[in-house]
Amino acid sequence: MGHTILEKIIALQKKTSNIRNLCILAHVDHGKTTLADCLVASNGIISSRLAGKLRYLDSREDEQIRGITMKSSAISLHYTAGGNEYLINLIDSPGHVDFSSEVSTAVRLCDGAIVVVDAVEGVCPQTQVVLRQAWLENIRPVLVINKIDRLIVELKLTSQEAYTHLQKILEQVNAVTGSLFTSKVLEERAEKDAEAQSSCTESGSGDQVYDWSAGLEETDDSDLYFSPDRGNVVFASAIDGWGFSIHQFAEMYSQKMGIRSSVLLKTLWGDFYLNAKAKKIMKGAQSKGKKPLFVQLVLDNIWSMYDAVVTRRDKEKVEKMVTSLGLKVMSRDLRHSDPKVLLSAICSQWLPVSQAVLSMVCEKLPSPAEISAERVEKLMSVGARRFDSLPEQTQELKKAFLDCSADETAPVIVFVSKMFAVDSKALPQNKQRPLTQEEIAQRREQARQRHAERQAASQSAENPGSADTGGVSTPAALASGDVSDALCAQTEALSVKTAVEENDKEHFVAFARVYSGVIRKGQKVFVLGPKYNPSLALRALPEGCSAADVLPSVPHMALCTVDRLYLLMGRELEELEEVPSGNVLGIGGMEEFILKSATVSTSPACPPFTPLNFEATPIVRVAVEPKHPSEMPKLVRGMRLLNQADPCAEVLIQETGEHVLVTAGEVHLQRCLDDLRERFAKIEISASKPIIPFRETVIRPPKVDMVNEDMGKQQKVAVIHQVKEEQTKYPEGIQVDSTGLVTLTTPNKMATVGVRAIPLPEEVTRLLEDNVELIRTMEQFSLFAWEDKTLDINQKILENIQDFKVKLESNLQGRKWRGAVEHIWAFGPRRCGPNILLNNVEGYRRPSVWQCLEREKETEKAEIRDFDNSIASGFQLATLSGPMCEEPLMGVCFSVETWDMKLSVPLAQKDSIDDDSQAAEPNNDDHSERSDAHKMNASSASSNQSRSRVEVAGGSVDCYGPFSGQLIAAMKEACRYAFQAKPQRLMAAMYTCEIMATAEVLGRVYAVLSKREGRVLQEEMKEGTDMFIIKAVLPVAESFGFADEIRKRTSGLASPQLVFSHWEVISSDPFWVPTTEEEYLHFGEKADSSNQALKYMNAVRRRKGLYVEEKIVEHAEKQRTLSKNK
Ligand SMILES: Nc1nc2c(ncn2[C@@H]2O[C@H](COP(=O)(O)OP(=O)(O)OP(=O)(O)O)[C@@H](O)[C@H]2O)c(=O)[nH]1
Ligand SMILES: [Mg+2]
Repeated sequence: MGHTILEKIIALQKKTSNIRNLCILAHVDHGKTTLADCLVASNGIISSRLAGKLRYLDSREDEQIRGITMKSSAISLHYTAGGNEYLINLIDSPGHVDFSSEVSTAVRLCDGAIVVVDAVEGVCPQTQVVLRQAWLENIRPVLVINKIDRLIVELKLTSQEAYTHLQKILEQVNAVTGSLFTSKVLEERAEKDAEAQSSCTESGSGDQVYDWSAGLEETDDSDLYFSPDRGNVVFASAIDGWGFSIHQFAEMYSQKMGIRSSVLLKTLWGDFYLNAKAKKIMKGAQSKGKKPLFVQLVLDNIWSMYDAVVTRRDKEKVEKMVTSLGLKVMSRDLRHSDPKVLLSAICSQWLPVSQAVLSMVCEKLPSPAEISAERVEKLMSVGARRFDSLPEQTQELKKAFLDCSADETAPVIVFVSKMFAVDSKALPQNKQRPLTQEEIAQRREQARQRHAERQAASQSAENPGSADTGGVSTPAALASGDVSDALCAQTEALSVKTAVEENDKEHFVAFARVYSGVIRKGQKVFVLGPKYNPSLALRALPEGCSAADVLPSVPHMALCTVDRLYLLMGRELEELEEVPSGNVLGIGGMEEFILKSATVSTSPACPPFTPLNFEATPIVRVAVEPKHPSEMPKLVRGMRLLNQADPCAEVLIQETGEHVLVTAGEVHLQRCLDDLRERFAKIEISASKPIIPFRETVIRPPKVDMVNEDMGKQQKVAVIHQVKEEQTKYPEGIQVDSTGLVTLTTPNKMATVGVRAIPLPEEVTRLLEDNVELIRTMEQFSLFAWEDKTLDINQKILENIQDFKVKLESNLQGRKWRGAVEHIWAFGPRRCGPNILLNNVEGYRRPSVWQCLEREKETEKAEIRDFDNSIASGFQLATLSGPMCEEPLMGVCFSVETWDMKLSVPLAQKDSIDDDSQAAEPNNDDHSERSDAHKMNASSASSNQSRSRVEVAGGSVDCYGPFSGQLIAAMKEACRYAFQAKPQRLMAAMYTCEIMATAEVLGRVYAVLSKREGRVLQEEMKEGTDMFIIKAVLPVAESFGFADEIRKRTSGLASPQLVFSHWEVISSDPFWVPTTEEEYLHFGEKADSSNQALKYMNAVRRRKGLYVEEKIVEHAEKQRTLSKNK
């Protein structure tokens, strides 16, 4: 990078109002990187001839090979318009679903976005996702409709048809923004209503009618929509290097035709036509069958250009056009055999896409200084916390955000959205730079000296007599000189070696943006983790302290010195001394302090930024191991680095001891494995087949049997009979009645629990899944209440909790569920999963999980029974791994119906016993269950007391271990048996996919789908094209290689993207055996041919090393040997 350009960018970084931070977002393959190439070429970083071919920002080898972007990367560009110089910090993002977390990291650092849409494919699933992401982060989008050349060359549309097609695309995009906007307006309106109601409660609003549309009418949304006349739409063909907004044509024609450009601006897009006779622009082109202005003045020009250059190759016409446009084309291009070369040579001069896009960006997107208060509050208030519940000093920082000032006094606030690995060779400090004039002069001088010395030495060797020493140069002296030379060489070699090793090390650079202040090299800053709590820290730290002081340690806060600052220039980095507010930058030397993302500030009052919105769920997991077991430490180190370098990948060690890598999809998995092999671990590794997750559930007894026949009474009897038979399978001490109630007593006979498993309605399971965050907040509140503290919860979140409760109630109707919502004891597994524990114990009232909603009411204090926690812990354990194949449960409700305790010692004697038990305590220590029980029950002091009570009372109890442990185990077992007493089913993770295919290959797509147990939900034809869009669901278990297979079978015409959507019950019963005649006929005696659930279950059991019941050889009549001469 040239010295002058760097200077220029550094100067521009200080002019906050002239900075634009933006990212390019789109569905996969819509041309983001190609467009970025054109913009990069406008700065002379790459040649304009290579723009679109190089894909400069796709710097990884696999990105180039596969042709898709896999990471977001930034580049700084400058642009001059209307006498103003702008600095554009551009971030290119990937469009493939697997990398959507990279999009989140990019969107957070920007103020605006260029949304690219393919003119042929239109709005695709990822287009909707990225529009939503931009919306959630409150950043402003502009639109580029790309690949217009495809309408001309591929679809062969006329200019009129293309106009209608483009209108449709705009409508589609606006429909998406519209739906986002409406939901927000309605939400805000509801909020306002609630506020108004609470402020004037009894003001006689009896006759008020709820008018839902009122909010929409009041709010001005015209700014939101994309429309060419508003200047936020560019039509482009990035590959051919052209693009325009209607402003450009308005200017052009206003001079030519003498019409004011403001009039043209309003009429160039829309239902207007030119009345040549009256020399007027009239409305109603469509009804009168006239050519709209846009077609006549804009599209026709482009169509005739393509016609002359590409289709007809009419040299004369081309030359005429070129001269009339006043362009210069090299004769080399004119003679080129590929017409596209000539085309892009002409178009990139006539309507350069970079000019159109960059001027739109500078005009329409906000500068960092225009950050809205709403966005700042959103960034600052984490999770359930209210902005106004933050400490005062923290709230004051809002002003710093809004000012975006680069003053000395302004606090430094920086957000790091991801860490990315850089080869140390690529770091500017390790790169060879061109020498400056002074350095060259110095070197020349040194060389001259050396030469002079050598000459002097050779002269003295020729006539030794003249030497000062008297001419005696002993061999020893010579030898010693040699030795020292050799030594020198050796040490040099050594230092080179260490330098090489140092060079091999991965360096991490933080991808960040400054929101306030100036960050400088060598500055001391606080690094705040996502869980940092400013109010706690402010209490712990002395007032007015800075990161340079010696401070007591505070959780989730670290002190660090800014090592290096970089300007991100795509494939290169440039070193900087300081970066002022409003800029995107790279920070070096933070790898010890930041795992994936963090907030960096000079003020301890700074809150951590809200976590990034990740759209993808990591779901594909594989176990990895090194090819040579001795290389395990390298693998572990490599996995740690990978974890840091990827925003979405998760690395963990499973209970089984395997090292597991969890990724968002197949392509992501491949990239992670490649990175691990070649970059982070640098060893050969082998990866297992993807580990497919399942869930276990129970269902209502089915009404039809496996051959779809109504289950007659007779069969029902048979089933009941079977259940009775199974009774004998249960171990001693467990009773199961015909309704599925399981009663189990602890080994010491002190407690008995009765549990029943009930399937939850599907909607309830979905509700639980969708509201994990709320449940977590509720859980946190209960935990605080347990410790007699209160947690301040945001009003909006409280409303959401109330809403959640109402929805649960409306979905849990019927006699069976009466009062169920009030009686919820816990959610599980991990306290927030999609299973419920119900308290149906007669006479036991415990604090409700909805406590946070009842704060004002202050109900009478409910009594918590001793060991309440043990029951809940047993439930957590049972839901974490089910009896079918130790996978988590889902959609199961465990209702505790009886819970009897036989505590024989009256409470009055407690005190004296407590004293005794102190002495008895050490005895328990060697029991293995103790530590377990302790963990589960750490917070319940009361249970400890009662435990000792029981221990002493029971006398012989000791041999069974601590009582709470026994109760946990008993509860877990009871849940498992209750689960088994119901019809059990596996649930499979499902992907949705949208496949675009032409009519010819449709049949083949269906064939692949049905082979892989996929189900087509919808099929429709894309308007204006000959493409079909098929929406389908497909089990994750069958999805590996799906995309490849589809691509191969359709010769690359259809390429699906798989997105995790939901869990689905597999209808077949894994434990089913044929009982009726028809079933024998239909499935055969073994009935193992089509039981998909059994196959899945056994595969999981086998992987986990669990017992698998299967017959290997059934009818071995004849031993088969492989004959050699066959
Ligand atoms: N016909 C035509 N093809 C284009 C145009 N722009 C891009 N392409 C082609 O579309 C393909 C994808 O382009 P990319 O720029 O890699 O797309 P992307 O949006 O960056 O893709 P991801 O980063 O993988 O999401 C390439 O083969 C380009 O040559 C265009 O204007 N017209
Ligand atoms: Mg790309």
